[in-house]
Amino acid sequence: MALPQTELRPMGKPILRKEDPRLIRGKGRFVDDILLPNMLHLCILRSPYAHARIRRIDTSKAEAAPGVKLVLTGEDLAKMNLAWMPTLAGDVQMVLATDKVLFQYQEVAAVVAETRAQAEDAIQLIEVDYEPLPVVVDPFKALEPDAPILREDKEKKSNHIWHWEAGDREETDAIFREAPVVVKQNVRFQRVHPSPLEPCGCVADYNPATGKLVVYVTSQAPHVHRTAIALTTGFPEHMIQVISPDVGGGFGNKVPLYPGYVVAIVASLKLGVPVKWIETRTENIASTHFARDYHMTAEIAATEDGKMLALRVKTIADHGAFDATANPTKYPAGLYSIVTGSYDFKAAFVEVDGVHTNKPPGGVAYRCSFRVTEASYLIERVVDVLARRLKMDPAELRLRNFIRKEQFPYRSPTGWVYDSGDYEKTFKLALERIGYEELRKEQKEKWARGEFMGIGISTFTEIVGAGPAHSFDILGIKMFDSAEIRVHPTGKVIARLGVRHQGQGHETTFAQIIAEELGLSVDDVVVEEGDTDTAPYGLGTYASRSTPTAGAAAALCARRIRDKARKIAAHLLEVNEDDVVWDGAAFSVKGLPGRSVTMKDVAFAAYTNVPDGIEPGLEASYYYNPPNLTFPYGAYIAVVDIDKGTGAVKVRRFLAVDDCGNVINPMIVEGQVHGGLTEGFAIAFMQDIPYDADGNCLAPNWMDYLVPTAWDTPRWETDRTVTPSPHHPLGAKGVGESPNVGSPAAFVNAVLDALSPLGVEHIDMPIYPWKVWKILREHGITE
Ligand code: MCN
Ligand code: CUM
Repeated sequence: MALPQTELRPMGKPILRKEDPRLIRGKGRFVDDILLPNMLHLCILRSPYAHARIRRIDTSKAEAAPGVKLVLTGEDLAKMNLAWMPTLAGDVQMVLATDKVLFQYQEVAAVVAETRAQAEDAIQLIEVDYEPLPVVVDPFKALEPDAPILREDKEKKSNHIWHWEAGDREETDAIFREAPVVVKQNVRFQRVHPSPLEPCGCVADYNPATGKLVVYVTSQAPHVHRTAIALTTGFPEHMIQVISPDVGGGFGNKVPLYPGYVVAIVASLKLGVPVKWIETRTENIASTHFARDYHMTAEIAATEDGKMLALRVKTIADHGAFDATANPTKYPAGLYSIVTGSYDFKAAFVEVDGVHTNKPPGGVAYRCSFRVTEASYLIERVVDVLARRLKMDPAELRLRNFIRKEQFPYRSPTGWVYDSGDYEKTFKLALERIGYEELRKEQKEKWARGEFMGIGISTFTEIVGAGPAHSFDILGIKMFDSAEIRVHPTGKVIARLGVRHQGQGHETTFAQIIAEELGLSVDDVVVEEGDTDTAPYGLGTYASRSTPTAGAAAALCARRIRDKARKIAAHLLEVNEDDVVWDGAAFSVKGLPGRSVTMKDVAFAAYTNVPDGIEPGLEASYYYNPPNLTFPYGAYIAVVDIDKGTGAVKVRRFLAVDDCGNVINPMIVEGQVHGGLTEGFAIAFMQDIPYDADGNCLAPNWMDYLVPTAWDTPRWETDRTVTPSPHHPLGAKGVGESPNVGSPAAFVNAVLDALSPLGVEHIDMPIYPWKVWKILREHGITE
């Protein structure tokens, strides 16, 4: 049951979300709600071709169209040295195309007009003379020697972008040479898109009178955007204010800087009035950052009795036309090397090659924790392949290979140091809660009757909370995060953080942390994020990093306030500071529990009655650089039944047992898990962005790219174990992405478990009914 925001000692309690009254009543303030005087509207003309040379662009008719104030092409931007912009991955990307286009829906020209309708009409009047070029959509073909070179702007005359590896090749190969059992599986993680309800957009507002540029933008990382805008445009950073108002879902889609933002800024600088650009659904799906698109091969070397020895992984990563993933600089394949998962391998070797194709850029988005989704799906799938080969129960195989609780902190063969975990305990809870033994019995009976029921397991390990700054940066900016807290005279608090939520409930959970540390209630604390003029510098919300980084900063910042408050309390209590004790609600005198002052008393005194030698006021800031990442984990079990007539998979039950250390708000964590499972379910069964041979995007809308409704979505069962992070000040780990990282493998393993009597080894996602139906038909099960 949810609790009111007036609750004291709110840590760990299901406090009602502070943001909901405004969001549920439609009173949120999103970018498209921002209306400014004299505001103009921008629309972008996009390429119908996936690969074509631009011979000529004629904008004269568009310029003469009603209401049109400005038409911009790549040539215009080139004069300002803005035809290209840096990506977060150290590559460059065209803002508006100059000589050629590299993917369908790429930005070619833009119109600014008095109304959006006028701008949309006018872009149709721009004439572009394209010369189609050969298209490459398959990354394997892109690597062939005679493949057309897509990026003529680059020195390297190849579509190969980079090679990256982790682990020990020789040691791994040596184990494989001797191993009694080796299994190998090719697994594709298809191209998907986070597709948030609110697409991307911005309002750029340059005021020639003040010289200030305000950019309202759908941003998960406002400070990074401000710095990137300053670096890209040369505009002085202190004259740029980035405001990320309410964001209608991000899921990683709103981390990068998009061409539309740059064009809107240029237009506002040129015209001296605000310019709004809001994407359509199709523009969002077909041009902004996609997710996954990994072609993976994994091999496991094992003993006959099921001890896993080594893991070898080879991957081709389709990055599209520009390498624009929002990865930390040192990790072009993100944190994919967590692929050894929850298992104690002796050795592992992982290699990834990034490749250009004629598709939109991206790769890191959609609740992915920097490619951990791909890694978890791969290892959890191949462990099942091994279980099948060994004729072992997949639960038994996992239990035999888990990293044991006494091995933590555990150094993985690819170099990560897992902070804490008790995989066996969590998994056994899941097996017991789902009734694993009985389900296996039921399954045997069903198989005997010719019915297909499956049980799918995924016991994954996540890695979230980037920094540590020594090895994590974006655009060279070290990955720490921050909090600033001001306590007003009446004991009310405003707290500002360097992250920016998009629905995760930070206004509540971070208020809970601060209220707990200061002995206040949640409704005493306002949490504000997203305005670079007021918030301390931070790297933003993605990769489930907010709780591990800004959450820690909030706690430590509040403790700084408490340290100062103790001095003032000593003065009020007329005792030595050493004699003052804090009991979570008030300061009292050691041994004299009757005499106490609350944080509210101290706050008032901080402005009205400060002792000599102490600065007036009560505020602090904290920049937190985490010593390590946090490693949440979980045990997920899906139970499915297959309809023999149609091949449709019905998810009968799904249990998610998560461990994200100490929990700040169990209701919010449960909501995060429900949302992530729903997305994982969609990826497993309905989402894909395919391209035809000409590079046409075949799912550029919500008719073809499916987003699950409440009707499609299974009922989620959740539970939890608590293994605190030893290095986080609250013992908390991140959780936002765990359910999407962990769940796809459970769904797919369940379907393959159901079909195991037919000897089916693997089916690539999405598992559409027709794929299953075809298999049933091939086996004469259905007509
Ligand atoms: N929390 C908690 N106790 C913990 C861990 C987390 O109470 N031990 C709470 C947090 O305080 C926060 C929420 O759970 O309110 C999620 O926290 P965290 O795991 O730190 O993740 P972030 O806040 O950094 O959110 C990012 C994550 C990512 S990367 C994607 S993608 C995603 C996700 O969150 N996008 C979302 N969940 C989303 N939920 C919504 N509604 N909208 C999105 O766009
Ligand atoms: Cu990878 S999606 Mo989230 O990190 O914003």
